[in-house]
Amino acid sequence: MKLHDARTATSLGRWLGLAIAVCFVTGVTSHYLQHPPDWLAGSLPSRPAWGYRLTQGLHVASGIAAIPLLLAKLWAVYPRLFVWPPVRSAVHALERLSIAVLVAAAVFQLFTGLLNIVQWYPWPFSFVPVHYAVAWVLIGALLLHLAVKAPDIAAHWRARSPGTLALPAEDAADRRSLLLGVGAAVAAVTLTTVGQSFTPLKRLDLLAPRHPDYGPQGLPVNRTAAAARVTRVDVRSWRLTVAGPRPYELTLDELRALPQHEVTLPIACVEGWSKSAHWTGVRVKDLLDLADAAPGAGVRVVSLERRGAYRVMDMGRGYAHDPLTLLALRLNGEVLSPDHGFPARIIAPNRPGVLQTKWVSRLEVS
Ligand SMILES: Nc1nc2c(c(=O)[nH]1)N[C@H]1C(S)=C(S)[C@@H](COP(=O)(O)O)O[C@H]1N2
Ligand SMILES: [Mo]
Repeated sequence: MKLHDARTATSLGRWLGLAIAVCFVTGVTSHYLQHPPDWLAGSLPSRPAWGYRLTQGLHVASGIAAIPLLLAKLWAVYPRLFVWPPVRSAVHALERLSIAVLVAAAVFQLFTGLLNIVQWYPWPFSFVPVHYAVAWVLIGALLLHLAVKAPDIAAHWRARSPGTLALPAEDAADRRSLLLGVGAAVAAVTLTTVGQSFTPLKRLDLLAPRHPDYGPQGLPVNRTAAAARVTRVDVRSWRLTVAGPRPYELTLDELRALPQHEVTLPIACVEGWSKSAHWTGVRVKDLLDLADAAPGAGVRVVSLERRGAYRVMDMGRGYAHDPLTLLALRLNGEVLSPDHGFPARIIAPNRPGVLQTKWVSRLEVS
């Protein structure tokens, strides 16, 4: 039973547990920022501006790091999955059932998460609600597992705990090699992907689906204008419509004549890539003021895009009144390219990329 022992399982398990804990907390954070319940929508924090970039970068990085850790952990414990007799008592049966749920949920989360970052959806359910629900199943099964195994974990947390059965001494060197190998695998998958959001390491970003530099105007694009079926926007007929207590319309030239502000904010995609950029445009707050919106008002943003999950976006008061939140007209010193949302797009601090609506045509005070 070389290395299929509790000491190896504990050594690997604590790193896997840490990765899953980070992944869970950042995942729940992302969920509430993207789909806040009504009571929360108005009070979500728009600062720190880089908050979502950090949490979602960590979410995807910890999920990727968990893959080699989970494989190694399953290898370390697999003989125990085939013990005979399979069930010794009611308690034993329950424990085995919880392990089955734990393994299934962990494999499911890492697999669906990985396919989501390459935007491949070969399953018949929608990713977000299912990935979110199974996260709770996974964390519940993990807490139960930690409780059941608490005595084993305590006994094997250190290499030589007093009062525990001595494990074969000759295994120690092999265990060290195994852990080094797993550590190298985690480092390799992390270093070759984390540059998609941690841009100082972007030159090592060989395996992530996106590279932060590849795209028009130095910024990646998830959904192009062609994919969204936004054809060349006829600027002469385009108007920004603002619905509110005092509704109005603006042409692109009129928008350009309003006070322009420049902000530096990242696009942080839920799929894990992110990149900071310079944006110039009109403050959403100023546009709401022109419509006589109440100070506590939020705004609904509607895109020119006809179909698509991100055509309509709701923005709570905290974001709508933040001086950094713009209806942007320019990106990195140039007029927005069609793929980045020409003629106008939203950019707001501490928000998931999916809510940075492109090709905006309408604002509704809410
Ligand atoms: N109207 C509309 N806006 C959208 C999207 C979309 O599909 N439709 N995609 C969003 C997503 S998922 C991201 S990550 C950002 C990316 O912005 P960029 O393409 O300018 O980098 O745009 C967002 N804005
Ligand atoms: Mo995105």
